[in-house]
Amino acid sequence: MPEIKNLKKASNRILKAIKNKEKIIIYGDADLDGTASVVILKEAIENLKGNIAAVYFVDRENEGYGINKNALSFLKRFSPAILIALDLGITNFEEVKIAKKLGLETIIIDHHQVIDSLPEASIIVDPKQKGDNYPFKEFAAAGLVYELTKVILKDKMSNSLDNSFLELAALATIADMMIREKDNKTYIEKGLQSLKNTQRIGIKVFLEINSLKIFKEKEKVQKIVSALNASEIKNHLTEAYLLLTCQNKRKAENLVEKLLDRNEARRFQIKDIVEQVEERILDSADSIIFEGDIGWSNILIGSVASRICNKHKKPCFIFKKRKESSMGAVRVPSGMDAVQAMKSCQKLLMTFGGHAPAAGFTVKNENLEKFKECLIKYFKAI
Ligand SMILES: [Mn+2]
Repeated sequence: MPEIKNLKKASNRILKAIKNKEKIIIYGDADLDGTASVVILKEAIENLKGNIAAVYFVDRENEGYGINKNALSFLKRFSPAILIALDLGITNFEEVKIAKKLGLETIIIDHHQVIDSLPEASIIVDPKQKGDNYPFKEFAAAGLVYELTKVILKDKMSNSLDNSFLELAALATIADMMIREKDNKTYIEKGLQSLKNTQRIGIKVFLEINSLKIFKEKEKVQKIVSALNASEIKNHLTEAYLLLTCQNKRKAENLVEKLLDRNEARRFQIKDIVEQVEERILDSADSIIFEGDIGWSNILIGSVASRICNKHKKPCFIFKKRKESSMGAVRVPSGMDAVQAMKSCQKLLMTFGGHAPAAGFTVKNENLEKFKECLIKYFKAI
């Protein structure tokens, strides 16, 4: 069977860095897939006594998606270092160049769609890149990172380590709603089986907490996934990361309660925004839904777009308006491709990327109307 392209190369580079005590920065997306990816890689590198200089998650609310200038200006203090970007990076052309100039050698492990060319990273693992002959393409990032750690650790991957990584890969694959076939199916089956006897304190606390006791196994997992998927960031770390790496039961319990409470509150906030959008589109005959507001939170617009797209069966672009630019989440009905749609309007956008059914963008406010028209044109033509 052909291998995932560059997996071995990435593993060799990381092993060399570990051996030479090079500084390693692990940089991830803030959702559960990104967080699980970071935890898996961090624990694998620690197992080999590598030098992890920093763990950094993107603050979606304040920094946007992907590798960004604000993060780089913080991380340059660790230069020279290797920056391993997880669950993001594949469309960060300019930022990877800047990282290089700052002395940060970038390795990208991503599963998002490749747009035309690749960033100038030293190594890129993304099953969607040209020349990747591994037959399965639909990994979550955490699935890819799990495969990477198998190559890195080889016979040092103990059974218990393997199981604990599989648990995280399973949760991440569910969180990112990746198709449950082939490798993903294996992760989910093995991971959820292992989860029942998990050694990870944070997950153990989650499984045992009173307020979730009434739920059946499957619903419980879904609750855990959705609570971990929308955690907030403090000091560049997600709460999900703090929980998944927590060694203290009492602390873990506090975190879990906080996450569950917030998740509950969010459900109402999401419902509220959905209602606002629906009110606005009441008399609209547009073929797409394209709505934004200063008051809507970046963290919620993805869920809002999902819900509206499911219900109205139209391509849905929901954005948070900021002073000069807006940041949006996109969901499209099955069979359509959000990334291709935005690619056809590329000139109007600052950034964009993601998967066919779910993607994101940033756009200057002065281009919002043109962007909408361009999208309508695109969807009319397909
Ligand atoms: Mn992901």
